[in-house]
Amino acid sequence: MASEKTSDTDGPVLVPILGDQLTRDLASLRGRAKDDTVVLMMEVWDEATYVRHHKQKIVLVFSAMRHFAAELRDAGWRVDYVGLDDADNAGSFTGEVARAVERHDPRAVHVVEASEWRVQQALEEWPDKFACTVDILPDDRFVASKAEFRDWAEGRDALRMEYFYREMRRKTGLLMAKDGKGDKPAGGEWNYDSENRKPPKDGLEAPAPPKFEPDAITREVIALVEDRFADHFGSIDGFRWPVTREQAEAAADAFFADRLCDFGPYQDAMVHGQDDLFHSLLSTSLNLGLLDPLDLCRRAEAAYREGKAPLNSVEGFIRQIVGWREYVRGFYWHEMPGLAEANELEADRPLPEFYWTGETDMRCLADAIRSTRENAHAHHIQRLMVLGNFALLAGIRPQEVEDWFLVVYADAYDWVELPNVAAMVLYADGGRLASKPYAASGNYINKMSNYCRDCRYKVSEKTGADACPFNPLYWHFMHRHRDRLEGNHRIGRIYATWDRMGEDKRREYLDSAEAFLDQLEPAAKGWARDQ
Ligand code: FAD
Ligand code: DLZ
Ligand code: SF4
Repeated sequence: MASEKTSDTDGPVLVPILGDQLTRDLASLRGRAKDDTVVLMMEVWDEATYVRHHKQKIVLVFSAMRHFAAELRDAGWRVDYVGLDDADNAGSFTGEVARAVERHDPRAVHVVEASEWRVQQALEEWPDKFACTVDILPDDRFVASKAEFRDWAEGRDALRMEYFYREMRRKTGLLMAKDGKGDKPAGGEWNYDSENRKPPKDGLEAPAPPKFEPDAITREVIALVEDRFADHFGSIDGFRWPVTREQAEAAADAFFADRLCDFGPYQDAMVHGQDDLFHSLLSTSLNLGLLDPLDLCRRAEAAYREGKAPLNSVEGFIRQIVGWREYVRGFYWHEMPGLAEANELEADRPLPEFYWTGETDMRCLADAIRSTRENAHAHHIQRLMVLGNFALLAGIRPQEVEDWFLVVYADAYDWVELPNVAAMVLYADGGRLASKPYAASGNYINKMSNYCRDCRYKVSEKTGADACPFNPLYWHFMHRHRDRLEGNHRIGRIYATWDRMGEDKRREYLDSAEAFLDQLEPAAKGWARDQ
């Protein structure tokens, strides 16, 4: 993607590095001569406010950017760093690059493509806007290029992660059998998902992950964010995210040493007050560029080969990264821009206010939202089967749910959040990604967590004011979407059960669901975006 211009200047090459491109191995830096390069890093108002990110996310990104700029300078690079409070800050990437072009009179701009559609649209205008050559380089921090995904997806009606994942295993050689038979997965199976669903036993406790105390740079950013973004969602007090490569590596070391072994069996478990269980907490570092995905997978594989971790845990971890993470990135670029507008189930209920306040008697939701507010994090199964499942069953408008998920998590970027929310959780893409909606009643949450025993609602009750709301909502959802779902072989059989219930019972379910939905208070405007 190079512009055709020839330059009449012998100035340096300007290398803008975006906030989620924090690696010295970036395509735009690799092989460049330091004395011929100006690195540009920009804190800009547009990025900090296009949605009203959780305060911890802004602290994380700005602090990691400032630490990375220091790392580059220590390594001899010339870095032009524009702070949010710089008096002349132009407020946008394009505005800041324009100012930098004036300052440095570069012969060319070399930038790595943006991870998000919104920003990439702006980058693609740069060749027309600036007088010098602009090269937009592919982001090669992923195992699969966008073209590879496109080739794989071509001609398929449904895009299933499992088959793409196998391609990635073959391509990388990760967890392939070493018995000379070529195409076989280690252990004989590609996927040990069935061994990743152990309910939590009483008293299950996971070793605490490391916390990284804010240093002077982070404290300065915390003060900035408290001052400028005071009205954004979330608490800043418990900020503990890795902000440097060194800290991210320490977080990975701790995961491999203390939690990888139990990651597999308890991957889908939820325990009240145990926010992280055996999850790695590495998504923020991966998404910023502080960790390399393939390197993490190779380390996990080595733990298996050396007999230090079981196959179901290692395969489960590798599947999340070279399976799901790679797949959703490919899916995003394949399906944009339509994915952002998709609403196949025509859901139109406003997001309830309790998503922002956590004030609900539903204990599972209240706990997931508390963790979200305190940590800018909730683990996968809380996102999918509690927060997401409720939004699916209640028929919340996809764009409001997407905004919520984009705002509240420290690891949230459109490219990874949107496919997970629109396609995996809400089935808004009509089943391009998932073979069926991940709809579940209270039984699932009860089986996989200890939430229900102390909930004001009773999971064993199916209808009425004390029934777990997930129970009637589940049938309300199935009933609403019968036309669309009955023919789906993975879910259609459920309608035989519905039909056997009899008219009165069915009416009770529908009435209970509607009574519950009617009392939901819609979110006040302005939590996610300025209106
Ligand atoms: P672990 O459970 O330890 O998993 C290891 C790694 O695998 C993660 O760090 C992540 O990089 C990757 N991974 C796991 N599941 C997925 C997935 N479904 N899609 C992509 N990568 C995955 N992840 C984000 O990074 N950003 C998001 O904005 C985001 N939004 C989500 C929204 C919803 C509704 C759902 C269901 C999932 C979302 N995920 C998102 C995926 C996943 O929940 C998080 O990556 C995970 O919870 C991060 O915690 P962890 O690092 O401890 O993950
Ligand atoms: C998330 C974020 C925020 C809050 N602020 C900035 C910023 O000021 N400067 C920056 O370079 N990046 C920021 N980011 C991350 C970007 O949103 C992310 O790099 C791009 O949007 C990816 O397309
Ligand atoms: Fe959640 Fe229902 Fe269990 Fe309460 S009873 S914790 S609402 S699943």
